[in-house]
Amino acid sequence: MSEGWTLGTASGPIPAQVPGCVHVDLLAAGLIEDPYLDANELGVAWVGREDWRYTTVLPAPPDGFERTDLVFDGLDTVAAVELDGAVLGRTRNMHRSYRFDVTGRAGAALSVLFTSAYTEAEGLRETLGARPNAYPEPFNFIRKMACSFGWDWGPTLVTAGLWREVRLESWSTARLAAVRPLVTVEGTTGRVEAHLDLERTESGAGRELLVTVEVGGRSSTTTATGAAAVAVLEVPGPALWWPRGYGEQPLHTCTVTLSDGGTVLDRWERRIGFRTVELDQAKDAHGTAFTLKVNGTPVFARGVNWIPDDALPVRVTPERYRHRLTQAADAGVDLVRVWGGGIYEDRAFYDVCDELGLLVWQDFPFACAAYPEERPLRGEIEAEARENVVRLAPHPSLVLWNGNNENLWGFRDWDWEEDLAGDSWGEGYYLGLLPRIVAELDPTRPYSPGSPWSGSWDHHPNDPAHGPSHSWDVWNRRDYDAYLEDVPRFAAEFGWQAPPAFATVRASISDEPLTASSPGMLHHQKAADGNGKLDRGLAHHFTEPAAFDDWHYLTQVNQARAIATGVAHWRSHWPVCAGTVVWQLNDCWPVTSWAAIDGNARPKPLYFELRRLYADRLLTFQTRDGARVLAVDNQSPEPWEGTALVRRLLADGAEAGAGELPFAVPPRSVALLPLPAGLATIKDPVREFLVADAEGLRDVVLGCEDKDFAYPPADLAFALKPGDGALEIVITAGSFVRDLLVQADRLGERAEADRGLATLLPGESVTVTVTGLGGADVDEAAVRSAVFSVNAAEGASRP
Ligand code: BMA
Repeated sequence: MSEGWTLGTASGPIPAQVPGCVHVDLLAAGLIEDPYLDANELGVAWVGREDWRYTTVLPAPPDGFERTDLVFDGLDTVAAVELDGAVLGRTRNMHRSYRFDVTGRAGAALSVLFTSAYTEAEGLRETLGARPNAYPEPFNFIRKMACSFGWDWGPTLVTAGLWREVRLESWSTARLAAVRPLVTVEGTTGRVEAHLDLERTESGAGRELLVTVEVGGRSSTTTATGAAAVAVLEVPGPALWWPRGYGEQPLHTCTVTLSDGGTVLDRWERRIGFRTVELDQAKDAHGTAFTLKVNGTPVFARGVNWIPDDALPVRVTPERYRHRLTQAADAGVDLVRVWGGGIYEDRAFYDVCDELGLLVWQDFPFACAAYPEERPLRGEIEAEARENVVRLAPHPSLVLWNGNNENLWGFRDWDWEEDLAGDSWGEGYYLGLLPRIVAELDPTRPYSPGSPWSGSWDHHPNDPAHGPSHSWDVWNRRDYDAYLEDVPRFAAEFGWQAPPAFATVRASISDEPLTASSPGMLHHQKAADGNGKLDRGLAHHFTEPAAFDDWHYLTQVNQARAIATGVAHWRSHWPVCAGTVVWQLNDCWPVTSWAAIDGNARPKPLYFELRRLYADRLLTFQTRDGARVLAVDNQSPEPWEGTALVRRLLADGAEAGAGELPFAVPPRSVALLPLPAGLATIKDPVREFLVADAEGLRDVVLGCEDKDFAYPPADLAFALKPGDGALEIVITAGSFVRDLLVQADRLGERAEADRGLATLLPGESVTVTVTGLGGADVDEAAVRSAVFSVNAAEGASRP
């Protein structure tokens, strides 16, 4: 039922997109400005405060059925569903679906009246009493995507609408109201235990029906006379589903059929995968582990945090999910955490994760606030959790349910304990209701109460030695060198901001002149003192940039360096540290944020840096017991044997020392190689640097901060090779050049480079292939103006 809807507005009815939301209809009708441009967000704030009415006429169902239901897969959020003016039902939860019996009502006037989410949330806050919240908006009083009300990377766009599919379903006798396949592997046998809820019409009551479950040509049948049934099927020797990098992702179609004699009444079909998952939370000499094991194999999770990919989530199509998740997979990511300030994502999201072998850690949608446990919220939360645990059960990619984002931490550390004065705040959900629901409905998956969480109140919830922790002192208060002080058991959040790609900035901000603190740039920076933190972070390492372009480039470099510092250090401590989940993969609009991929889908240098950091093999300098070592990190299933070349070089390229370090690293392990005397210490910090190379991998450390280093001017020669829809740019360095970057988006709006930062020694070349130029004639001068390096930025900034 996507056709024929209208939305009432002050200037009359306008066509409504279904699924959709009020904002997309108002935009299409030209009634609001694009909230992603400049400060237009402020001008559309009124939309979220209004009530909205959608109307259509109930279509005629096909003939010959006893029952017709009107099904809403999602209503955002507080709605009265009316048929010919009489209320069919009321809703107050975006995360649930709704079904109404409309048998015999074809042709009736159907309308859905949405009350402003503010009215509901502020009203409940008034009734139940305010609770602590990291943000001023009342999202903890309504079951709606929290970041709809704004976040430290997101605009405040409080949506309303029919945000998921609407349809009529006609049926007779009985239907499959819910199918919950619990898929396990015992020894070499796969087992599907399909738990079914049946809804019956009056004529179907008590009737003996057949339920058949089928996977790969095998089937088993059982009878059902009541409202529930369990059909079990064993599949001998199924090929196992693995996370990417560990094996294949075989998916099997699982079909459940409900029939009455020879008549098929209902049919359910989804893909499943055979795998086991455990969460190892053993206490050990280092604290409390937090290691995912898939098919018995412990995994170092190379993760990213996922936020809703659009502040208007209805705009995220299956193609867009596929694109974004493929970008993640191409960067070497094998785990995506769906963060609790967002939503239970669309099925298309989990389908792609199943196919790509991306492990999914799913937060229940609670974030950064105290959530009341009183009615009506409690009942809504129970219903929503039950529905979504069942809905997502078929997906082999889903490996962890997590209770909330930062609420257990907030209770302990953000003064909630005092402010609450005995009020409920959500603990009963995270430590009671939600684990009970997961244990009851899906015992095949682990549940963890929160991120961060240390396993019990005996330890600080964010103690890095116990369970998942979030590292936010770095960025908020400290430089990224501080990452080196801890070895978290699982780094579930850590991040550093940078502005989006230049073309994204220019497409969304029309400031003239454009500066780091011009009005549009500040509007598209939502973090508390975000630019101050960017600048202080920069000042530790670089000279204050003189121009916007250098500021933009250096803040992006600094973001990549920050994440590299954390990931490389923590990876080198595997298996004590069992995962790094970068905050954050994506953005929901064009904004300066922690994202690796900006709001217009363009990768920042961090994205390409993740490719290096999350590759199976990683070579980095690390420190152990005060001494520099070379960490040879092999997360591949094969042993890695080779020789690393470590050199002490001078800025002009002269060699001050060199040594070869042979290594043999078993699969999925790390070797730490001591450096020979003469290489371990940099003698002339301002001019010298260390470089390690092995099989195309490289790490570089300077003896001092970049701002103090005697960088030679970047001496670059270019050779351009156009061809086949792509431009190959071969850049040869005549000097030591640090963090060379081609900003392809400066060459063409759709242009993309195939690599990010590159550090070259004198005489070395790098080839950057740029696609998406659409036949534009790009000459050397244009390329030069799109090329950046630390040498040039530092040179330009010095007197
Ligand atoms: C954590 C996250 C988000 C936030 C991020 C950056 O608190 O869970 O809430 O966007 O830090 O501040």
